[in-house]
Amino acid sequence: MKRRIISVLICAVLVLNCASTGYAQTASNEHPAVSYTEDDFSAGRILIKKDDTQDIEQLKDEYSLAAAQPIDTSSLTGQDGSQELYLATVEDKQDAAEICRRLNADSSVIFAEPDYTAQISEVSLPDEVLQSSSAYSNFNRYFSSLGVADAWQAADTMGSEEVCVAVLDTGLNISHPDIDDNLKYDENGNCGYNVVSDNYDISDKNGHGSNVAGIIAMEADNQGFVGIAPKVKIMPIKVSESSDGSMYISDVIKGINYAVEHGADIINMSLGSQAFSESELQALQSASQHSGLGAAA
Ligand SMILES: [Ca+2]
Repeated sequence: MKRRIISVLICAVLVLNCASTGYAQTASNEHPAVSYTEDDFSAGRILIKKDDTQDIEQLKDEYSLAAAQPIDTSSLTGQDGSQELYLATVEDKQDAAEICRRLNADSSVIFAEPDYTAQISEVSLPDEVLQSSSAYSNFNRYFSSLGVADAWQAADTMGSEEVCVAVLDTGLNISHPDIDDNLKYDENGNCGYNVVSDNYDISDKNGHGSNVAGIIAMEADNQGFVGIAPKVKIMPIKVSESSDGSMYISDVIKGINYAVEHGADIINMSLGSQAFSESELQALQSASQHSGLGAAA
């Protein structure tokens, strides 16, 4: 079932992005084709995957890259660096598209693409549902339309606390009384991680991540509301620092890697982008190969 979920996700990503505009940059037979427009480089950020014949410092010099930081995908690939993914920045953003084109023509570069931005998806459950008693009946209708209670009866379970769902989003209000008992803590007592700032500050400036986590796992405690799987544990992984919920694909990839590394069973990504990212696809494909791991969008 989990394999099917991620297959559907990947197909959806491919189908949705067939409609995206831009010019195609087709690499050699061994290299995936990537496409982009100059507008995709507004931040001057390029994701580069190179082979092991090339040193990143040489690439920096040859293509006048201002910086090139490795993106940790070791938990996804099982490799320790022979084919590493790097986030590069250029000094003049105007040059980024041309540099990316030249990188894709370099035989030592597997592919190069913009570090696309993505955006959180709209949530069907608005804030007022969580805050207004008058909205409680609306919530019940929403819940009923999904057939959640019937699913619990049919499966004879409301989920298992052995199942950990990583929520890649804007963070989480971990003190909310309707979810604070359904959080995954690591051996050091930390809940989740902020891959953008590389720390444990997962405060939710936007609210989207808290809503999504709540829809999944609000507690069945006869108070407030209840999630679709109120027994599972949530691992909040903050991939967006922005109050408007925007994010970079490089941070989404870091989040996927973190989720795999820390044993998440399911990765929830309620986000989307107008562009197709080869880096993101490869990260999801690698994640799907890990036993017991699925993803949903
Ligand atoms: Ca509750």
